[in-house]
Amino acid sequence: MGEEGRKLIAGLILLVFIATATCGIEGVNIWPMPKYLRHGAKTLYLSNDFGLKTEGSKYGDASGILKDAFSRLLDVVDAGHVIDGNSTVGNPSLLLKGLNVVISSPNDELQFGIDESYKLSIPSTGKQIYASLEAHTVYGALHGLQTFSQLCQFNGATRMIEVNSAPWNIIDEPRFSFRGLLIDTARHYQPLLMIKKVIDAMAYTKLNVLHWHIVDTQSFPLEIPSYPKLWNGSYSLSERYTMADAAEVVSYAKRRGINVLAEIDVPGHALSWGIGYPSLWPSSDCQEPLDVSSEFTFKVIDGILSDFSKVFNFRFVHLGGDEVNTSCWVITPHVREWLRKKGMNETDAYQYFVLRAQNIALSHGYEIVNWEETFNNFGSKLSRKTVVHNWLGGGVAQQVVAAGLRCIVSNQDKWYLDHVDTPWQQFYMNEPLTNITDPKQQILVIGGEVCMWGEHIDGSDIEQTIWPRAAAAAERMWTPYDLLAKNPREVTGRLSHFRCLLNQRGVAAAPLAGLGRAVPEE
Ligand code: CP6
Repeated sequence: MGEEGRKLIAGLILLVFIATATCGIEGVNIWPMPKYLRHGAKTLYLSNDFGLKTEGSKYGDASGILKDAFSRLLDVVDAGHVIDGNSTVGNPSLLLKGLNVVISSPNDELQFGIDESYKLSIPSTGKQIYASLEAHTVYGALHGLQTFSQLCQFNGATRMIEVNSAPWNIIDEPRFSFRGLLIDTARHYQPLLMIKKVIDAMAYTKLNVLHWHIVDTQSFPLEIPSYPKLWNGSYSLSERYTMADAAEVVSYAKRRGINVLAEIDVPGHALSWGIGYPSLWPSSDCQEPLDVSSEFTFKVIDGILSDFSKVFNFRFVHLGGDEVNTSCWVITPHVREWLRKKGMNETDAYQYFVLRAQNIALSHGYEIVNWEETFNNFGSKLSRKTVVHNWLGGGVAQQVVAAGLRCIVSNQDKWYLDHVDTPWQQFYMNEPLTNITDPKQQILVIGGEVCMWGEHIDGSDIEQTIWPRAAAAAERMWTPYDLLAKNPREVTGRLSHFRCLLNQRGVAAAPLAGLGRAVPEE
């Protein structure tokens, strides 16, 4: 190769580097990557009256979900710029006049396993160019709007929003039905406005389950009308969620295609329950786990789940069940006596508690998620309606699906956001189907979840601790396996662009290299 050739290659490498280091517009910059896409090389401009049409749609949008989502789309593609009509684009054949959204299902029920697919096409010729978005459900259409928004970019030369690389043809659907993010409002209270910001960004990355770890040992911020002293365990009177607040979170999430998975983590992570009702504690010296020997304990769980069922209408409720230290039961005389009478040892009592809580949840119409220790200790006894939630290393998923139960993967070595030194590459590479090859078992892995445990974060740093790493995992859960990068280096530029987009949209996503810490890229 001659000198010229070498210079050319060096120049090309530099160009690629620049493109990945800025919010540049080169290449396909959609995150998460769709299942199928083709595109061309023309640039279109959103016309000033770019609007929503629904010709041929069977969905009436009485609740305004689509209309509101379209108006948010315009807000994010404007990115705060004023499109002032001083456009330098004179050629009307380059203007995109609007988006026609055709939805075949009339109802807007949001439930686990609904059809989230969509087809988006943006032609580049014609007198009046309209993009077209087809979906079975309004929630598939919302994903299509998110993808569309990522094709739009403000151009300061033309003063217009442009769509590059048209025409576009995209066919897309998720790989997994359950794509979760856990937030923990017990260790640090999170303001409702922050919860909403997290939900907004989840929608940008096509995550669809907000796992709300509401209460734990440290605090009980949620109102429970059946047992109104429970939220005496809140940190303060202002660090509380009313039931109306919870309903607002559920509704806000639903309007963005996101279900809320509410959790009570029993019996191990529930000390705060006893602030208002001390008889839930085995004794005042030994306050955790909840008193297994007391009927009142199960009455309270029944009251909570009854109140939950009026607000949290997701198919699943999370009943925790992790990290149960049963020594408190054994050293407390009245509980020890109860165990003796029942002929139970500690593990029997743990099983008795979890199964009884499961039955209460079932009686309120829920299916159940439990942390993996329940499976590890007495998996064959669990309700068949249990989804086992992995969190320890290990890879319990393989055993769970072999036993015919469903599984959610969260592997603490790869998908725990509170582990601030876990780089995004680990989040990207964590494969939920590791060592699971039988298709009948594969479908039992319903998805995965990244976890933002709250001991060490508050409103000042929760966003940059979640993003962009949760987005790396979101692509793993959305994009077909064969399209996922085998080496995360292949997606650095695209993820970097996406995190830039998050910043533009007001989300404090951290740099890819980490939270200002000296984490090496690879
Ligand atoms: N809280 C609850 C936690 C954790 C779990 N449950 C946890 C344990 C270990 C790590 C991170 C989080 N903080 N209720 C385990 C599911 Cl490393």
